Amino acid sequence: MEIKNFKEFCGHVLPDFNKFLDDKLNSEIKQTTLRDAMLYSLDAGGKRVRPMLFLAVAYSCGVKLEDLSKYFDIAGAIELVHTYSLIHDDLPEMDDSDYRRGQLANHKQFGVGPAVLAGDGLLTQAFYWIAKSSLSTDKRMAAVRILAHNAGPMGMVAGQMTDITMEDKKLSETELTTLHKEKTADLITAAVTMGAFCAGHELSKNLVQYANNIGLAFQLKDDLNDADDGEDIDKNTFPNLIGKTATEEKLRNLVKDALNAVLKETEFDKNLLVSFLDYFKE
Ligand code: GRG
Repeated sequence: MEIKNFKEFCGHVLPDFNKFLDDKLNSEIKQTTLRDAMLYSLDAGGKRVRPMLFLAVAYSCGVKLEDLSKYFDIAGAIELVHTYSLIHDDLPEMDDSDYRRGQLANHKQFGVGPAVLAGDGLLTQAFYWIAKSSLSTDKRMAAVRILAHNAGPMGMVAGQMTDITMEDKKLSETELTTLHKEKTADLITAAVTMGAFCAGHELSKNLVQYANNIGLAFQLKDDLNDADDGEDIDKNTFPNLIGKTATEEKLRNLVKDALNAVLKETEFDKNLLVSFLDYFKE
């Protein structure tokens, strides 16, 4: 079967992947409140962009469609880390949001203590899944290293710390770019680079550049959507700092740079990664 674009790829892989996530957590977590709280956020209709990117990169690097399920543990680990970050981000002492993924935020549904623990559970389980995956030791070690590097205190957690401690300070464009890179782009970059490593592909400069650009583009798109919804004008975002039109142009440039970077790739099929960029035009 030939997959033509990223959307078609997701349509093909997502149902099995979603079932995998559910079945695995349901069978592994015995503490019922913890399991309910973890599954509540995991099953709340997230787009699964990061795990699908991971799998799309692995597929583009030559992993056959029928073998992709061997990569589900690692893809799942990425989604567990992302979901934990959203649960903790919504907490009253962080972004203080009452809703997430179209439903009450985890702490609004279960209370702050259980929400902290649901996040802790998802984060820890992610590394258990990678360790138990059937991929080779080298690939599992690379997955642990990249995920911990990009999602932990050298990446996403650092970005979140800057975000919550600099709330009252107006950040410069450079400071804001660093914050977005760490808080949002690093996990997306991790998904792309882990996909290449796990498929046994040498990591290329072009792929990293592609990943960094789409990671930042992802944040700008989210901020532009929030600006349209009338979000807080004092927040450190590009639309607040440089205006909506300049942010839209910045977004277009990031997508163009991502496209140019991936088109330079000679080692693998670029179709899916090029078509992923349509996400930013929707
Ligand atoms: C708590 C350590 C820690 C980190 C939190 C991810 C994050 C860091 C904060 C979220 C802030 C935010 C809304 C950033 C914009 C980009 C983003 C991550 C959007 C949410 O991701 P989607 O659109 O969400 O992939 P779904 O629900 O589809 O998975």
